[in-house]
Amino acid sequence: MTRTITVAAAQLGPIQLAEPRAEAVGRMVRLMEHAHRRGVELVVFPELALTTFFPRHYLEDRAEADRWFETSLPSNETAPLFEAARRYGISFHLGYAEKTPDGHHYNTAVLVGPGGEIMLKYRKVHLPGHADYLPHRKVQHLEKRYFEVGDLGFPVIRAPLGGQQVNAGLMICNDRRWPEAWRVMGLQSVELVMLGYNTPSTNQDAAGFEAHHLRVAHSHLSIQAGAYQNSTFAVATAKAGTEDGCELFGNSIIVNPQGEIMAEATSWSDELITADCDLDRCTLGRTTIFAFDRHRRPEAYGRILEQVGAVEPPVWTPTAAGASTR
Ligand code: CDT
Repeated sequence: MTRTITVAAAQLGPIQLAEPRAEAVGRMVRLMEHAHRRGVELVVFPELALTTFFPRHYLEDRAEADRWFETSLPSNETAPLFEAARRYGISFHLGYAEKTPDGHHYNTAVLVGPGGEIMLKYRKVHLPGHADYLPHRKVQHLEKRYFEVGDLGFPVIRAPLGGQQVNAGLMICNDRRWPEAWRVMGLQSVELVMLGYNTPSTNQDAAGFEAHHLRVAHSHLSIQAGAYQNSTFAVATAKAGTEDGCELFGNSIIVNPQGEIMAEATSWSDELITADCDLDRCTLGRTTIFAFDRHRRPEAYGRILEQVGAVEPPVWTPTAAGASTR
C-alpha cells in the first residue's frame, strides 16, 4: 500500500492595498472548495496571504504597520478558512504577519489540521531587504523593518495529513534560497516542505547582470535542489501578478524528491495546481546518495556554524601549496 497524499499549491493573484482581508479570505475559501472537488488533502497558500505584500510600503511610524498583522488565529476575518478546512476535511498552510501578545512581529506560517488545530508554526529566519527607506529603490523591500528574525528554527513535525503520518516542515520565501534551511529539515527526515513566496519579477539590484527570465529559474533551481538534496517533496506557492503597481512572478510548483517539477502554475492569478505525492519516494535518496548517517562529514563543516560572512582565502605561496599537498 502506498503512502500517497494529494496536495495543492493554491496560488493567489494580486491582493491590492485596499482589498479587505475578508475578500482575500473569500478567494482562498473558493480555492479550498475547488481543492475539495479535486480530492486534495492539503492546501498550501502563499506567504503573507491575507494582505498585499506590505513590506513594499514605507511607514515612518512602524506602529501604523500593525494594521497588517494578525493578533490571533483564527480571527473573525480568517475563521472562514478554518470552517472550510473542517467542512472539507482538508489541512492547510497559511502565511501571515503575526503580532504576538507581548508585541513581537514575525513573518509566520502555520500548518492547520482539518479540525482547525494549529499543528506547526514557523517564523521566517532569512529576512531579505532593508530596514530603512532607500530613495534609490523604485519599490521598497522592508522586511527587516517590519519583522524580527524568527525564533523557532526550522521545525518539522510528524503530523496526520490526509490519512497519512507525514514528516512536514515549513519555510518561507527567501529561505528557499538557503541550503542550510533545507538541510536542517533534511536532518529531521522531512518528507514534505511547504513554503509560500512573494517575489518581485524584477531584480532592482541586478544592474543588467541578471537576465529577466532567471528570476523564475533561480526560484525553481533553489526548490528543486533543496528537494533533491534532502529527499523530500516540496510545495511552493506564489502570490503573483501586479500588486500595488509591482509585479510578482507566479510559477508555483510542486516538486518530487528527485527534484522534478510535478506541477506548475501557468497563470499569475488565483490558480490551484495539484499532485499525488507517494511519500515512499523519499526513501531512495535518503538510503543511498543522501544517506546522511553514512556520508555526512560534520567535522568538515565547522565554518557553517562559526562564520556568517565569507572571508578571503589565504594567498597562494609555495609554502602554502606544500602544506595543502602534505
Ligand atoms: N518575500 C521574499 O522573501 N522575497 C525575496 C525577494 C527579496 S528581493 C529584495 C525572495 O527571495 O524571493
